[in-house]
Amino acid sequence: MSKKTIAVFSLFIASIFVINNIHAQDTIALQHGAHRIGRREDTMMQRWRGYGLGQFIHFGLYSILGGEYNGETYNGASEWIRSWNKLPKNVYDSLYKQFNPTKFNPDEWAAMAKQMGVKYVTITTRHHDGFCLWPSKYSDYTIVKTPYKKDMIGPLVKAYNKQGIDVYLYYSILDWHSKDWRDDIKTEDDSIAFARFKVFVKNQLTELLTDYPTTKGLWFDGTWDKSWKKNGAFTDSLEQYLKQLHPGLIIGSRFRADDLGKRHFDSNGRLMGDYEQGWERKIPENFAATHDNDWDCVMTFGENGWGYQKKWLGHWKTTDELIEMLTKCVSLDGNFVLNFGPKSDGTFRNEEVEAAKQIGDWMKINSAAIYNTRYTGWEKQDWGYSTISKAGKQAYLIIFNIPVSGKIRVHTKPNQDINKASFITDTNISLPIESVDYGYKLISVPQQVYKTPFVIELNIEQSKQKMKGQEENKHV
Ligand code: FHN
Repeated sequence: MSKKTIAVFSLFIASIFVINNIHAQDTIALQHGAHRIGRREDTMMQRWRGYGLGQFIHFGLYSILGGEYNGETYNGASEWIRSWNKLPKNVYDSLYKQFNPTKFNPDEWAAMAKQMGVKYVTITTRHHDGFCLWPSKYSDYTIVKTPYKKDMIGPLVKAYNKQGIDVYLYYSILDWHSKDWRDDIKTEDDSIAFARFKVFVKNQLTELLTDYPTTKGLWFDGTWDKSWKKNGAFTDSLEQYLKQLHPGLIIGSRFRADDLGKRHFDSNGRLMGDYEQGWERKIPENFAATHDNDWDCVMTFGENGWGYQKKWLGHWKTTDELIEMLTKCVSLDGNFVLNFGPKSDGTFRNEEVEAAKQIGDWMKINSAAIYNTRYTGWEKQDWGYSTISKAGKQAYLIIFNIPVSGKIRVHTKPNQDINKASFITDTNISLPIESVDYGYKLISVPQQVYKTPFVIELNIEQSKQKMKGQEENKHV
């Protein structure tokens, strides 16, 4: 073999190696592991990163029961009531005959979300029961079979888009209605049935993206069963197909599995998908826990349960708690997505309407600290959370706990100085800033009772050198 042939051959082998194993130090050779190192940086993903606040909506047949049957309350999540042994399956499976959200008004839903300050919404097109809120031609279990008859997804997409809110479609792979869905593939028959199911899923997803072309992303769920995890190659090819079909499409880490059936992170520990989708009803403790990935946290008002619940079980989060969760997420580079479970008539419960209004009132004043901001990298302090604008010129201190001294302690990065501090509500009045040892700054706020979390805006000066006072003490 000539030297040239050897060189070309080596290059060919190397390129295969790079495509299949994006990282040389990855120890496990994968065909269907992560295909990207680090964050996705295109315009659509940057837009996603800037949302800050999102809305989740769980609406479906389970909304009729509201977590109750025969005068008894189901203790699980209300949208899972079909799996309760006290509820006959045929009762649940006939609910579609009464599904009639006559008061559903997509413009009112979208106006409420807009007022709340939401930048994106994720709506259940199909939850685990398999019932479709759009008139899918691939299913016999859809909205057109109900007394309501009309598509709900199209009008919702239109109404939210009219308000400038991006729409993401939730789709459960797990399907209690389909005869072809399996939780595992153990026999030849399972294999044949699940092969039909995969075609069905691909058809429905194609249909959703074709019928609702402004969709920005798909939010997958119910992908934890062995049947799906044994189909890593298929899930990978389907994701690539969907992204070609719909350029810019965003899909989180819940969708696919790698060659060995690992989800979210492949067998080499690399994130699969455009953002980490494992933060359900929990928030990373610190930035290290995010592994520098994009991520979002989906959160319920109550303890658990996403669909409408007639009785509110457990603790109902207050608006201040929710705002604290929102700011914690944004301060760690994540988005916060709050779930709503409308009643079967298509209206929201009063508590949700009221909370949406209160969050919106807070956002009207303070949203500069939330939208298009990022992790500051500053030392965490007990008073609350900090965010910084993309350009790094404004930083925001979102204060939840005032020290009795009235002094807000801040430690910026060594090359950042604070030129000015003021309440976000009145940037004409400067708050006193005192520089103290080890590079700390103390910002004084009036000692009074603050009734809501508030924001201090800082003007940041960036420099290539360390700012005065940030030097380390070498004499200890
Ligand atoms: O089982 C579902 C649940 O009903 C709900 O839809 C949540 C939302 O993130 N996802 C699943 C549990 O992870």
